[in-house]
Amino acid sequence: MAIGTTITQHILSQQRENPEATGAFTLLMHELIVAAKVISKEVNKAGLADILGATGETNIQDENVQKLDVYANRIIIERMQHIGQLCCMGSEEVADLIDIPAKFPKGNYILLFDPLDGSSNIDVNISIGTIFGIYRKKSDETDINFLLNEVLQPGYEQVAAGYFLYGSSTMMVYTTGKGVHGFTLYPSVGEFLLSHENIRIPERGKTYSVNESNYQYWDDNTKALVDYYKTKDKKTGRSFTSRYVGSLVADFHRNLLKGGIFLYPADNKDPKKPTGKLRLMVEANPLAMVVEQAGGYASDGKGPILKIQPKDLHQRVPLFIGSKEDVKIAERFLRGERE
Ligand code: AHM
Ligand code: MG
Repeated sequence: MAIGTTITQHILSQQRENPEATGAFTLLMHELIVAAKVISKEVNKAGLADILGATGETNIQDENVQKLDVYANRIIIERMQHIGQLCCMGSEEVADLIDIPAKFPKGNYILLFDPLDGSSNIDVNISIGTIFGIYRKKSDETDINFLLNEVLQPGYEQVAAGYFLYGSSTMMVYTTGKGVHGFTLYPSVGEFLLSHENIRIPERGKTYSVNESNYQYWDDNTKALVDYYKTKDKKTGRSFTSRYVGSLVADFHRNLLKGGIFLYPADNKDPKKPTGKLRLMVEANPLAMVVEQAGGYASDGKGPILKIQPKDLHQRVPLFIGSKEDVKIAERFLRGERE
């Protein structure tokens, strides 16, 4: 595809490859992209609210002073609920499944999302993002009280997944199972244009990304793995560098383009979260689909993230994700083997 291809053209071209497509998915994606553009605009002016409010230059509505992650959550729900393609949604910010109000038609798709990942970085001008995964409902059920079983599908059932990254520029990276494609928002035009066609993650990288302050809470195998990254080895040429900003979506994106591994292992810091911090359904699964489509791999330390049968919408998992060889090495360490 030519550089300059808009995201809409790209989605439509993928739709045309599938003779059974009805256009419902294209419509869904279109609306999600509009929501992301609105969030991107709001993220760009984070920090200005106080300044403008103080000078009275603008009439700050209640929504402008809302916490940005709450705002992003609301924008996505409000924009997506009326399009007629979704049967329900699940958000990191909302405990239960989100129903579609009775006044709107329902469809067969399920949207799961983390509205603003990297919440600790919102106020400090470091990249944050929106992560999404889309599934298709398999039964005729429409009652929200019975839809959880439809939602709790393993990640390999996702029909699409991706993220919006609000960084030095705003990007959208997505897959529908036909490779991974990246688009950059051209603010003056207001369109996402194809900038990274068919992204492939290097088989091995030189970067590891982890919150090492948790070292004392890890088991011996995890400690040995991170020690391995930190030990240079002339004979094998092993020489890792560390990069961690604390926004999964940003750390993941860097490693997707340059190679490397992001890990958030299980730890014993909080007995309520023995399996680590990150959420299977709204964080791990979407990024796992992206990384596998780019030739990489995502594991919970034992096996593929995408094969985990979820039990709970907000279930947490250990996450090892990135270059395939690096994640395989991590699995070996976690089994007690050493390089
Ligand atoms: P969030 O969804 O509330 O932002 O939490 C998830 C974030 C990830 O983006 C990031 O990788 C991780 O939490 C950072 O956690 P920590 O501060 O423990 O390193
Ligand atoms: Mg998150």
